[in-house]
Amino acid sequence: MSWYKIDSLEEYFKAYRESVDQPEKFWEDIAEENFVWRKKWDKVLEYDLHEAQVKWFLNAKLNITENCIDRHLAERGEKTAILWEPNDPNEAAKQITYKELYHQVNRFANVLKSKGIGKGDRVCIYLPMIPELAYAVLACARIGAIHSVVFAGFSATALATRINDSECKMVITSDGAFRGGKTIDLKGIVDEALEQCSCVENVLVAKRINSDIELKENRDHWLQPLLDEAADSCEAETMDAEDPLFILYTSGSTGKPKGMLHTTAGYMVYSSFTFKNIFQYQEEDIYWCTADIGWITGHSYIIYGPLANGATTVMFEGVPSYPDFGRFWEVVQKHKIHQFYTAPTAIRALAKENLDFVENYDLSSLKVLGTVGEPINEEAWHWYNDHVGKKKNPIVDTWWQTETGGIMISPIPYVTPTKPTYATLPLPGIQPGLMDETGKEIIGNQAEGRLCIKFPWPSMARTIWGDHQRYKETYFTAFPGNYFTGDGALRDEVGYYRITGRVDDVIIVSGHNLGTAPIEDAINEHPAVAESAIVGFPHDIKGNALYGYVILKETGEGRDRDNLRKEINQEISDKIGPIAKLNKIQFVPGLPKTRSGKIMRRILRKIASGDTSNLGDTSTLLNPEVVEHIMTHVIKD
Ligand code: 6R9
Repeated sequence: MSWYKIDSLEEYFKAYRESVDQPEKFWEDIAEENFVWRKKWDKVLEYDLHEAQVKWFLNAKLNITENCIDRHLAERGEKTAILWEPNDPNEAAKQITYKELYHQVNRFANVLKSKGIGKGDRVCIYLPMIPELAYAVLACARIGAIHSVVFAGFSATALATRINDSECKMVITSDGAFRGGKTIDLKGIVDEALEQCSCVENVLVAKRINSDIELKENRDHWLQPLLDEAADSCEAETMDAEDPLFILYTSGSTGKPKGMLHTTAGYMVYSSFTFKNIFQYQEEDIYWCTADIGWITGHSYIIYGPLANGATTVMFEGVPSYPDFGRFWEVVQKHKIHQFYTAPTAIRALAKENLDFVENYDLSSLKVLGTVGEPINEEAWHWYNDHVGKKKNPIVDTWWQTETGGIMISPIPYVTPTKPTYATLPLPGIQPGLMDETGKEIIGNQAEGRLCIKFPWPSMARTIWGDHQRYKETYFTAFPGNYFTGDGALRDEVGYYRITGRVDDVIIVSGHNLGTAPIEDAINEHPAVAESAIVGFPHDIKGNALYGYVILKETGEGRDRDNLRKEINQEISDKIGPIAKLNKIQFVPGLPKTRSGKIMRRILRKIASGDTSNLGDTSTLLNPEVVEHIMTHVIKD
């Protein structure tokens, strides 16, 4: 038996035990057996969680693209590495073999070099789900540049903030994007963003929609002619195990987004190990994760994890509803997908539609179904199990975060018995703990508390770009010596975990993490707004939707309320992106505040959810009368 793949529950428990008793040996064996190294490590692990310091595989040398591409060429050169499915089903899918991927990535790497990009430079990638996105990511990794992929649904302001925060020297984008029946002017958004960014020297533009765009002289370049000229081999840079691989921004509960920094070796080992086990990937399988590469799920489980395993990974440009709600299932049938990994919000949206959309297709190739991004509710779990999995495919409910780099708590399919809404058991090497409000660990089963991880794992983020203090304060001070996830969880009588949701000010809407503070900042920029507070409330499809409480300035009082609502949402759309728009906006005379001036979101959340039977302790409120007013004017459906 190789440690790499766990085939039975006994093996799982054995592996788990060993990973806790001898974590260094456990990961060392996996690293040793399954990857190519230019030089092995001197030491497996060095850490101090009190200081938020972690290093894995110290002084090892490698290049992740050699593990994801080069080493497969001999045996899998003609195997499809990336199977690209376009937005429009009438456009042909593309099969990109490992050999072709090798040449594309090498050419791209040479282009980056020719534009002055080298090891350690930051490159912002703002692209739709087209093959160039995968090439760009891997080309950066090939030469040791740090990629920062920004989801192509973010606004110009959000993009500019991210470019400036990590001082990217280059932006890679396209003339536009197809998204369902719409096109999006990505280049226009980049141009607007770059008015605020002086660090960017060059912009590479892939052609996708053939729109008429302007290229700024000496800054913007069409990508294809440069690729055509470039040599198709490029020596991979030697990287230290702890050299940065990428930055990926995630929302914080306060202020600006956090640029989570992941490093090379630990991330590679853990994303590959988890991919292999959680999807039980076999050589001939076709694996599809529907996420966007702009999120961590796409980084770890479309690109790095699958490619390191020599898998065929599907990259889908479109949306589940275009041209109709059968699209996912049409693609599953067409490409005979074996593993399918999606988000609860997509499942809920599809479950609302006519069953014919799923029943019209042959889904018999499926072996494993996965979900990620937010807690999956019981109804959605059963719909997925009954209608997609036909009650024969295990569902892996995978809990993890941008910060954790890879899946942390999840069933192993055909090994761990599943239970609806439960992410079940920690993977080997992951030591979760539930903490009570006083910071003490709750021992024993049938417990509920704040979810922490008590011991380092290889793919944990190493810092927040440019702000280690914030990293330490956000994740390592609430429960000293532990990594705090920001999630609440319960542990049932057999030790299975169920994630109950965020306990901080992050709201997950359709699987997107949104911090309350940046949205409130955007609302408050509207000239008629004095102050605002937003909370989440349950929504059938999105999981949560946003409810805004807005106090107007005197100048705004006379204005038409519906127009104001539109303008406020426009403000949010411009500053953050359409995903952060509010479903409901209530204009209020005041916000319930504690004597220390903190908004009591707990009360606002209850009112927005229509659950006002027990508002809890309101004795510390400075202005209890305002609660009464808000309750009587609450916006129902
Ligand atoms: C991978 C990803 C992280 C937050 C996380 C939690 C929620 C993710 C979940 C889940 C319940 C699951 N979350 N998977 N909650 N069950 N299976 O989503 O990363 O975008 O950083 O979000 O998402 O609240 O803390 P990210």
